[in-house]
Amino acid sequence: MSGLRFLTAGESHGQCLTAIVEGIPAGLSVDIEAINGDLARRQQGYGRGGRMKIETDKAEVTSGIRFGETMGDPITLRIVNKDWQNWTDRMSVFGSEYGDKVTAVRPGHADLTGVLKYNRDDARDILERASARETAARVAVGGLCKEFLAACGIQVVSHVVKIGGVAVDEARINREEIGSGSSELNCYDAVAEEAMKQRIQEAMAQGDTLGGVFEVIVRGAPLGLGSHIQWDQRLDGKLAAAMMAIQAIKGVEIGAGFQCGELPGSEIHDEMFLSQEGHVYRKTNRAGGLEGGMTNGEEIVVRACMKPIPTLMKPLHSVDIAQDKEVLACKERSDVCAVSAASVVGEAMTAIVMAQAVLDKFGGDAMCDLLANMESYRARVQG
Ligand code: EPS
Repeated sequence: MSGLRFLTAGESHGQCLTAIVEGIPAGLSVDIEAINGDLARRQQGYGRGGRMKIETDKAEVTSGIRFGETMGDPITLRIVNKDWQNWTDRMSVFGSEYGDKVTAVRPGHADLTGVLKYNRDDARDILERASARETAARVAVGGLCKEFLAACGIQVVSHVVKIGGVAVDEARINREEIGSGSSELNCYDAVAEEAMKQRIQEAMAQGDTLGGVFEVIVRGAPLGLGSHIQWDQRLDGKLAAAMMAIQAIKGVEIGAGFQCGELPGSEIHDEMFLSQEGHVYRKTNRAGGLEGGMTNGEEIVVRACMKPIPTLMKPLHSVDIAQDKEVLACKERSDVCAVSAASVVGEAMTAIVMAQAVLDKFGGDAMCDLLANMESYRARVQG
C-alpha cells in the first residue's frame, strides 16, 4: 500500500463533502487558491445543469496545515454544499422520513443495484453518494497532490478530445498550450469546440445526454516510477484503475491504446535513438510514457471515455420498485454533458496516483529529503 491515501465522505445534497489525505510529507507550501482554481474549473463547462449555478466550490482546510505548510499530519479538506439549505428536510440527519421517495430507477445508474444490495426502499439513499458531486472532494485532494508534484517538477494537465462523436483534429492542437487556457469545454481545438457545443445544444433540445473522451497528460515525470516486478506495482494498471474509478467512465486507453490491436509492431513501438550527448530519445510516444509498467521518461498520456449521464429529461423505459410495474425512469435536475468536468477529475485522479508513485520511489517524511533523493536519482538515470 502506498504511503499516500485518502478517503472522501458526503452526500450530494448533504451539508458538505470531506476528504482526509494522509501521507503528504512535511514542508510542502500549499496555495489554497490553486486548489480552488481546480474546483472552479470542475464546475464550468457548456452543458452543465442548474446545480453549478448554486455552488461556488471552495476547499476549507481544517487540519494538517500550519502557516501555509504541511506538517506531515493528515490534512482535512471540506467543501460546503450550498444547495443543502434547500434539502434540510429531505436530507435531515435525525429528522423523520420524508414521503417523496425515488422509486422509478434510472437505467445506467447505481439506483437499482444499490437499493437491492443495501436493502433500501428509496433510491435517494444510493444516488446521493453515487452522484458525481463526490468528485469535488477528489479534485481538492488532486489539487493538493498537484502542488506536491509541482514541487517535484511534475505537471498534470488535461483536455477534451471528443464529445458526442465530435472529435478534435490533432493537427489543429498545439500540445504545449494544453493546460494553459480556460476554454469552456477544456478543448484546445476551437473549431471542434464550437461543433461540440452545437451537439450539446441538440442533445439538450432532445432531452438527451452526451458522453465523450478526455486525455490527461503528465509532464516531467522521471523514468522508473512504478515497477515491472509485481502486477500491483505496475503504474499503468494503477492509472487505469484510478481513471476507471471516476463516475461514468467506461473505457481507458494509454498511449496508442486500442490502436495497438490493429497495427503491426513496426508501427506501434517507439524506436530509440542516441543524441549527440549520448542520451536515448524517441521520436514518437505511442507507448504513452509507460513501458513494462514503468514510466519511461516520456509524457504520460492516458485517455478515458465517459458514458452519457443516465438522468434523461426524456426518460428511458424502466421499472418502479415500489409498485412493481413498468414506468419511465425518474427525472432529476442533471447535466446534459459533463465531459469537461470529468477531465478535471481525471487530472486529479492521475495526480493522486502520480504522487503515490513518487512517494513510493523516493519516500521521505520531509520534502527536503524526498527532493534530495529525487535529484540524485534523476542525475544518475539521466546522466
Ligand atoms: C454534480 C452535482 C449534481 C449533478 C451532477 C454532478 O447536482 P444535482 O444532482 O444537485 O443537480 O449536477 O451529478 C450527476 C450527474 C449524477 O449523476 O449524480 C457535481 O457537483 O458535479
